[in-house]
Amino acid sequence: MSDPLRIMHFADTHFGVENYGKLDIATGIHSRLLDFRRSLGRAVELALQAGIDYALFAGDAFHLQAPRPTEQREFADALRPLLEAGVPIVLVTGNHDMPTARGRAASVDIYRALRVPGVTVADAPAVYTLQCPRGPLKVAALPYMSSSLAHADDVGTIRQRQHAAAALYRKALGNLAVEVGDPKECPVVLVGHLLVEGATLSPWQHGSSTHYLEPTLTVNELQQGPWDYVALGHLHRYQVLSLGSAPPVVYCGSVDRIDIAEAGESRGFVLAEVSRGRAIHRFVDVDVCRPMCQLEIKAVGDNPTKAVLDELVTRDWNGVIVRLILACEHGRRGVVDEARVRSALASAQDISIVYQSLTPETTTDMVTIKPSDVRAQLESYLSRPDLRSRKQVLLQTAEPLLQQVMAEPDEKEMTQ
Ligand SMILES: [Mn+2]
Repeated sequence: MSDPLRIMHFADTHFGVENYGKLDIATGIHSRLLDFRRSLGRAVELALQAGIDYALFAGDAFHLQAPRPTEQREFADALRPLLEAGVPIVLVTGNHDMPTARGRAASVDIYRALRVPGVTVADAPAVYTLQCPRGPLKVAALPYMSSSLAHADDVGTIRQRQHAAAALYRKALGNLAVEVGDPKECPVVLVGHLLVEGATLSPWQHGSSTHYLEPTLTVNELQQGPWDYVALGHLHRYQVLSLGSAPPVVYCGSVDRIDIAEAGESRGFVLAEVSRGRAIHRFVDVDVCRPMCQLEIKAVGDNPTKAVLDELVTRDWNGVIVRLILACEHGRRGVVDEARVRSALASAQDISIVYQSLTPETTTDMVTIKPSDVRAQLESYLSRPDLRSRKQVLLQTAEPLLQQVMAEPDEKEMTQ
């Protein structure tokens, strides 16, 4: 067997994220773009040091579908060392890269338009055979398929549409397997941007309803094909979904953190060594991400401001993105001198202060209603004296909607 090919598997660079941070006066560039540029630059540097043969990008280059020229320039600039080293790059499009209307360009289409040697843009399922001195590699690209959702948009329940879209992914996967055929000794990598059942979302992705509506494939479905390694993008947390089974199915995660809720998570890329029938892989932490810190301090006692300052003084806040949660006794939020707290954090890059009540307030708790309980809840509500006479008509009107809601699984059955 020939030497394994070394592959850089990276994704979700999301250039253009601007939460936290500010315009950097020295460069005129937003500080978060500089952060992401530094992380991607470091990833490329580490990958080249490891002697990679190919660089496979699994989608979401930019945060916005129409990235600004500065973001495009910085992304291209970050990738250039790969091309200078003769490393072929495949850019598979993610949901953030997709144009919002048919006929419009994807954000990475410029590379295809210019026919940049060594760069392949995959915005539709296709198989590519790449060449490098250490041997060829077949790449089966499975980009995010927004059109599949759009086509199925107006029929059936959300769940039915989701299943229809997943069926399109499965069909594409089957076609890719047929197209690869018998690769003989040539290693094959499937590169996809999609949601896999049972995968763990990053904390900031939890709030997004898109993931709830997205089609999902199982790990097992993704393993059915002639691939030796499955390189995924879309979820920002590094994770290996295949456990010990082959081929490995891996999300490499994003190169930097988007939200402070991700403060405790490492960011980087995956180095995979792939030969026909065998792949080993490891996560590489870029270790240059801007520090983030979410800190809860009890602002209590005779001098709550001092209590907070005493805790803050124990750390170096230089360049840190900070979210400070000040827990005060109920009704005593104003007792903390916020100006002094902010000045103690003056060297931080971004500060947000959130107040929390230590003693429970007498507010109405949020009630979580399971889809299966919705009809009973609605009936009970419509039994109010002022609505009782219209109850049957309103129930009838609500029926199609109820059917749709009840077709959705209860939250505890959800996999992500
Ligand atoms: Mn994505």
